[in-house]
Amino acid sequence: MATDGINLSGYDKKTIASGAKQRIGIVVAEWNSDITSALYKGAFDTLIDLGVQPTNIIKWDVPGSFELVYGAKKMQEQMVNAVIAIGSVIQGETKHFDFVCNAVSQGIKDLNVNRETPVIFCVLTDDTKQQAIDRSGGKHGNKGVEAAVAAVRMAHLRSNA
Ligand code: DLZ
Repeated sequence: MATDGINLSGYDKKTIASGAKQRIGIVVAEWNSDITSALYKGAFDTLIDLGVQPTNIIKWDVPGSFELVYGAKKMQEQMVNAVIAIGSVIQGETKHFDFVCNAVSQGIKDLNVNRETPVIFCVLTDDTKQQAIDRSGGKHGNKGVEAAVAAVRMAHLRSNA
């Protein structure tokens, strides 16, 4: 596999503009909460590392990944510079996986197309729990870290473009 043995979550702080003046909203799904809380920690710690003030990080919880779209939409209305949507969908025996993954990815895409505040897609869509563990602080890094870097960069793009 292309990601075998590779940690994808490194970043060069020198190349990223400071988040000191930014306010970032994070919406976290409670399904697979061991995974989503690890993703949240990765995102939170990285935002702090990039200069965002702890009081300028607003966290909301929603029941599952399907609800991330509504949560992110309401978060966009909270005077934030960017929103991070965090979820973990793990393949089961039914087609629920496909419906939830399609709904959340299309819904977040629509929020980005139709509204001003960027929404970062930090939703793991894995076949197995182990794959989710590997990407939420395991051998492939932490997608929450990557989402935080993307949020700070997109907030700057929004302000400067
Ligand atoms: C119902 C459901 C299932 C089966 N699996 C997941 C999952 O792996 N990850 C996740 O975030 N949410 C899951 N959900 C819950 C849905 O996202 C949603 O919360 C419910 O269908 C209620 O709308």
